[in-house]
Amino acid sequence: MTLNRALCLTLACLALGAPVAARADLPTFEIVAQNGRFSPETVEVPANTRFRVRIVNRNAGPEEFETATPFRELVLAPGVTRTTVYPPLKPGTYPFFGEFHKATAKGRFIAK
Ligand SMILES: [Cu+2]
Repeated sequence: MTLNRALCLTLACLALGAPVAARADLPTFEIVAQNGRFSPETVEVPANTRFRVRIVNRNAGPEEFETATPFRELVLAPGVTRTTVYPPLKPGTYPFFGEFHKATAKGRFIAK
C-alpha cells in the first residue's frame, strides 16, 4: 500500500510494539530480500502458533514486505532488519510479497 505510506508506517510500528518479553521465545523465521526477491520464498511455520518473522533488506533500495491476510507491512530501508509477530494461523498458505518488486518478490508462509 505504497499510496498510504503514513498508515503503513503506523501499522508497522504497532506490530513492533508487542512486549519484548512475550516475544522472546517465539519461533523465528528469517527472510532475506535481495536482488528484488525474497529468500526463502517458501517458509513453513507451525500452525496455531504465534511466530516472529525477521526481514533483512539487502536490496540496493528500499523494500516493503507485506501480507494481506493477516495484514502486516514492514517498510525497510536498504541494509535494515526489522521483525514482526504473526498471530496463530490456521493450516494453509499465506502469500507475502514485496511492494517495491511486485513482479519478482513473491513468497508464501505455509502453516502446518
Ligand atoms: Cu503497502
